[in-house]
Amino acid sequence: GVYSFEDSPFIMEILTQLRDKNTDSIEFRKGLVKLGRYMGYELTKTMEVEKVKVETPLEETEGIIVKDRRNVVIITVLRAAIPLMEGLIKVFEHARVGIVSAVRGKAPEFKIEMDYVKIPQIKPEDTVIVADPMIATGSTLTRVLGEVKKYGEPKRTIVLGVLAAPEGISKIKSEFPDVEIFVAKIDRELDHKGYILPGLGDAGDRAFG
Ligand code: HSX
Repeated sequence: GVYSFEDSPFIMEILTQLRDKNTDSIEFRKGLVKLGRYMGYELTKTMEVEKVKVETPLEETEGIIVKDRRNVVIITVLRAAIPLMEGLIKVFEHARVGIVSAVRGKAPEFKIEMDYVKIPQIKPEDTVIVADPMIATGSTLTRVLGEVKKYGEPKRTIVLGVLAAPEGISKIKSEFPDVEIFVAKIDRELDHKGYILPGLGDAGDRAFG
């Protein structure tokens, strides 16, 4: 499935700040960290929980643990996903982390160069979260998802982005039908250079200069 967080006013407010061209790189990075944290929190609502007993200082009662929260692998697509990962780790503090570099070439091929790949072993109980703020043509993520598959078969594979274009969503869905896509918002379209409109510009440049 494809899910957006458009009905979450707080996530939409952070997105609005990220879109604003007057937001500087300090605030932009902070915004991405916040989105990682709050979208990660939203993701826990889709995770399996387990009932546990807990003893308060006064008596025993029932509680829960979010079982899947303990078995998360975050795949960080350089560069723009670094602050997003920082936020995600506040929710998934046990996460193992894979790092992948992917540089998209020019239109119309949008060829992907992937020079650095370091991904931990993926186990059957894992939830893999592939984080990249921007899903434009989907070329980067389909390439990364193909690579991630080599490291094991997880329980779930989730793509977590901030903005997606309809074209990128369709490409991922057609090549990886089992992958779940969570984004803050699905934007209108791609321009001829492969930029998302209205978008927020180049997330890597805005965060890191
Ligand atoms: C930007 O372009 C993003 O952070 C992604 O890594 C990439 C998305 O473009 P696309 O491959 O979906 O077209 O640097």
